[in-house]
Amino acid sequence: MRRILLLLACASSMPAHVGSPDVFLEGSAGPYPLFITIRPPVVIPGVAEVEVRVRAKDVQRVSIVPMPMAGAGAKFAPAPDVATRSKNDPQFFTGSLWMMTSGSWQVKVTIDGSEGEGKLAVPVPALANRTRKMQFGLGALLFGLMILLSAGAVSISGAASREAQLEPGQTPGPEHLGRARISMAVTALVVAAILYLGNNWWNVEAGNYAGIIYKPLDMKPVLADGGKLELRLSDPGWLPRKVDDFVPDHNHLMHLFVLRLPEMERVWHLHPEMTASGILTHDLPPMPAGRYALFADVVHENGLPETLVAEIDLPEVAGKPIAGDDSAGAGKPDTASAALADGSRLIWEREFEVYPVKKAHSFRFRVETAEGKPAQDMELYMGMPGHAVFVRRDRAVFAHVHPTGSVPMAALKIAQPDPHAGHNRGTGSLSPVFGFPYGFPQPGDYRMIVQFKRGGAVHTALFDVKVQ
Ligand SMILES: [Cu+2]
Repeated sequence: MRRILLLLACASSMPAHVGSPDVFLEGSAGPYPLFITIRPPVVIPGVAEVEVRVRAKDVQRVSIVPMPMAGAGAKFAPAPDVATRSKNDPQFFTGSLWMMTSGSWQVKVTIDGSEGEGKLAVPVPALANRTRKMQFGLGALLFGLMILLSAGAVSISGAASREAQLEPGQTPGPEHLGRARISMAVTALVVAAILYLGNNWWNVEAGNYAGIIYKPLDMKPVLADGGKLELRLSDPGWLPRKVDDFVPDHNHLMHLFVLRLPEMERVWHLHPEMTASGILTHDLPPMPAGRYALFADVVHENGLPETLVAEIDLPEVAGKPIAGDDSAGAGKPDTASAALADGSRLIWEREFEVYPVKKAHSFRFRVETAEGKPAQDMELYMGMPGHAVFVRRDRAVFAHVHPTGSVPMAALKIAQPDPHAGHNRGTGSLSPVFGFPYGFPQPGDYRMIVQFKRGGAVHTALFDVKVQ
C-alpha cells in the first residue's frame, strides 16, 4: 500500500551525454542563424521547453513541432505550435512541446521572415531515466482521501441496510442493526479487496515502467595482449536497441575519451574500430599505470546518441604512437589561458568568475601565437574548428560539445532533409576564435577540455570552472 502512496511513476529525461539533458544548438535554418536551447521534459510524457534566438531581423514567425526521428511518426507532422516572441527581446522566442514517449525525437523549427522560410530539425533524445517519488504532501492528501472514501463506503452501506427501509421517525430495531453490521463487514472486505488489487495493478505498472527506464549500453573494457583495448558492449535491457548499428560521427563510429583519475590532468581522444558485432578495439598509445575513466560517444542508426561509461585499471602500457585523428593532451588546468606545447596560448574569453547553472552560454576561445598575435594556421579537427568536453570532477556530468552545439553531427544529419542544413560552413581561412554553446546542468567543479588543430598538430587545453 505504501508504494501506492509514495510512488508516482513518471520519468525524467537524459540524453546521451551523462547527466546533461539539455540540448544546445548553434546553426541556421535556411538564411537565419539560430541559437536553440531545448530542455527535454522532467517527466515523460512531459513538456519540453524550447528557446530560439534568431540572429536576424525581420522574423515574422517561429514555429516548432516535435516528431519521432524514425518510424511512421517521422513522416506525418502534427500541426506546429507558434513560439511566443519575447516582449523585451524581439529576436528571442520560447515555446513548449509535449513529448509523449521515450526514444529518439526531433524538434522541427521553422522560421518565416523577410528572406522566406528556413527549416532546421534538432534531434532531442527523450529518455525516461528514473521513477520519481511522489511528493510527501500529495501522498498524504491522497492517503487521507483514500481513508475517507473507504470509511465512507463502509458507513454508507451500513446506514443503507440499517435505515433505508424504515418509516420516517422510526428507530432501527436489533434486526436492522444486525443486518447493518453484516453489510458493513462485507463492504469492508470488498473495499480491502479493491485496495489489494489496486496495489498489485500499481506494482505491475511500476514494474513495466522500470523496464523502459533508460540504461546506456554496458561497456566492459578489457586490456588484451600488446596494449590492445577491447570494449565489449552489451544491452542491459531497454527499448529495442542494437550494439552494432552505429553511424559514423566525424568519420568515426566511436569517440572515446580516456581521462586519468583522479586528477584528470591527462586526456586521450581515441577512435576504436568495430572488430566484431558489439566489440570495439583500439591500440592504446603509451600510457602510465593508473586508473582511467572512459567515456565513449556513439550514435545509433535512428539518431539516438549514447555515452557509454566505464573505468579501468591499466598497467604501464608501452603502446603505439598516436596516429590519425587520435590525440593526447596533458597539462595543468588553468582558469583563463592555457599555455600550449609550441609556446602559443589558448585564451578563454571568460564571462564569469563563477558560472550560473542551467543557463546557456557561448564559451568563446581565442588562439594566440607565442608573439600574442591571432593564430593564422588554424585547421579543422575532425570537421570542427574545436571540440570541447565539459566534465564534472565527480564525473556525474559529461558532455562532448562542438561549435555547432551538443548534438552529434551524425544525429543532426539524420534529422535534416537537406544534409547541409544546420551548420555554418566556414569559408576561407579558419578563424582563431571559436565558441561552444553549452549550459551547465548542475552546480559543482568542472573540468573543461578544449581541443583544436593548428599547423598540423592537435592541441589540448584544460580549464577549471566553478558552477553555482
Ligand atoms: Cu568532438
